[in-house]
Amino acid sequence: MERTLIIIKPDAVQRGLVGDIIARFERRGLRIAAMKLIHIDEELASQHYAVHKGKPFYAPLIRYITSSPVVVMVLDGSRAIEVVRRTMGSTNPVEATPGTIRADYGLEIGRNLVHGSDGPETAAAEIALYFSESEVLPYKRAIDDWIAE
Ligand code: IDP
Ligand code: MG
Repeated sequence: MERTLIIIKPDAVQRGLVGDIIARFERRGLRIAAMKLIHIDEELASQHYAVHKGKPFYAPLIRYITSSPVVVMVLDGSRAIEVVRRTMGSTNPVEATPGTIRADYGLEIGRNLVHGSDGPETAAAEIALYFSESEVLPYKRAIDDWIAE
């Protein structure tokens, strides 16, 4: 069982795509362990995207992610990190496989709708950035045995 952090970015919230994006993760069988609507400030954005500091797209990226509220969620399930990344599609929507979120709704890399953690260490660090331990809820669903062996 893996956990991952998802951000439904400002463009997706403004375009009314929150429900559709959550539905795509839900119907794969991933479990929602935590979720909230927040407005990311500069401080939090710089922590989240620290790895990209100094790159040419850093300033516009910080402006983008702080421009309007986002939905942050923790999803879990078997191989959740890779499942989420593949459901989102490639970073650049132009290169994303049709059927993925970024391909179905996006045109440009700077408006690519969703974030998903890229590995177990980043997932743990990103979850801790947005949620306290008590906000990540360990409940069982009646359908769990029909989703995972
Ligand atoms: P990821 O979101 O698929 O993990 P990263 O390379 O970690 O992609 O980049 C983080 C975010 O920064 C991207 O999702 C995108 O919003 C933005 N970004 C990355 N590369 C570019 C670029 O070349 N131009 C504009 N924005 C970019
Ligand atoms: Mg990344």
